[in-house]
Amino acid sequence: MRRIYRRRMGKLLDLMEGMELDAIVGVRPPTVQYFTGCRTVGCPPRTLYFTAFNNGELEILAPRLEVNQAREEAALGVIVEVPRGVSWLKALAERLEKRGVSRVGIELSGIPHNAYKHLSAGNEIAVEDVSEALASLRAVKSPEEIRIIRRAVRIAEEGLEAARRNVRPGSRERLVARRAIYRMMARGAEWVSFEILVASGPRAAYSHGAATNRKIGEGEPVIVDLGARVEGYHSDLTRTFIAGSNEKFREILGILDEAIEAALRMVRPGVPASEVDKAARDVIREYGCGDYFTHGLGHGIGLEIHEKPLLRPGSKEELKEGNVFTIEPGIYIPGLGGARIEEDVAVTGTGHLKLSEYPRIP
Ligand SMILES: [Mn+2]
Repeated sequence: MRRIYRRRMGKLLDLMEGMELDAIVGVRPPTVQYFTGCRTVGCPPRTLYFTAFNNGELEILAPRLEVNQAREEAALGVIVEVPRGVSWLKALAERLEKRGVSRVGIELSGIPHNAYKHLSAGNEIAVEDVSEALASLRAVKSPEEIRIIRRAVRIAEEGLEAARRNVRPGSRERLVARRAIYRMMARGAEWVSFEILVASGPRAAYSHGAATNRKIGEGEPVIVDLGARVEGYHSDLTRTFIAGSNEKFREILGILDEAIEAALRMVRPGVPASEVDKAARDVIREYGCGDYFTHGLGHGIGLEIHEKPLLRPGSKEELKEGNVFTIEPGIYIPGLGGARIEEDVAVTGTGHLKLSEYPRIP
């Protein structure tokens, strides 16, 4: 275990060297977990945060409330208790000053706007934003991380299967959600990755339709979008079930299946993320449904449910070996319904590894 965190500390040291920084401060819970092993699920950013120094030392700053858990979970570093009544910002400023830091990289995406300016006031500390750089480090997964995500995917597939068995005319969206959640928890999920979406009939035209008490009608499409969390890592899968039969929506599912195949053929290191999006989008456009595909093709998954890389038109990112992301084309026809299929894939040295195996058209 410690070896993993040593390796990640090495990445921080490289970053400090490249950006000529004396220290790096990480404050968002997924960042803190990634670099220290401390889990602050459900806590606001900065409840517990770390400072890594360019001599290889790492400090975890924790309020008294979190100190014991931090001692148990921290894979490296020393824990510094922030006294009651002292703000995180004041504590940080004091530590940085004490350590003689003059240039610090801070994960500014996790702190209130402009708060960092108080750091430099009076003690001459130059602040650089390392939010993007830290997110990019997390976007490249190790084989161990990919194995964990794969377990989360397997459990999500169990959830889809439980959902499928409960999709029938007359059953309610919330029943489908409840059965899926129960199955995922029973099969080892720590928790669900996000509020399960179950959107039936005309509601299937909503790309984020949370489960309601609506009764599913004969022949209606039902979008089920769910994920399971394992060791902090997320999965994210979607299938569209049909309650009975519906030729039009079967055809739509065929288009989405083809779009996913086209996207998968593009996946390998060095390919622009926007090109993968385009490959799927072109297929949907050829069938005349381009206006009905209203979101990006996919997003990275890991310790966060939405992370780098983003696969969408205009994305500047390039795929790297170790990226793990969703491919989730959808077609939504207002008033009529919609369909989406979502797969999870990892980028390998030469192509891709599909993590999900559940039938695309169930
Ligand atoms: Mn997704």
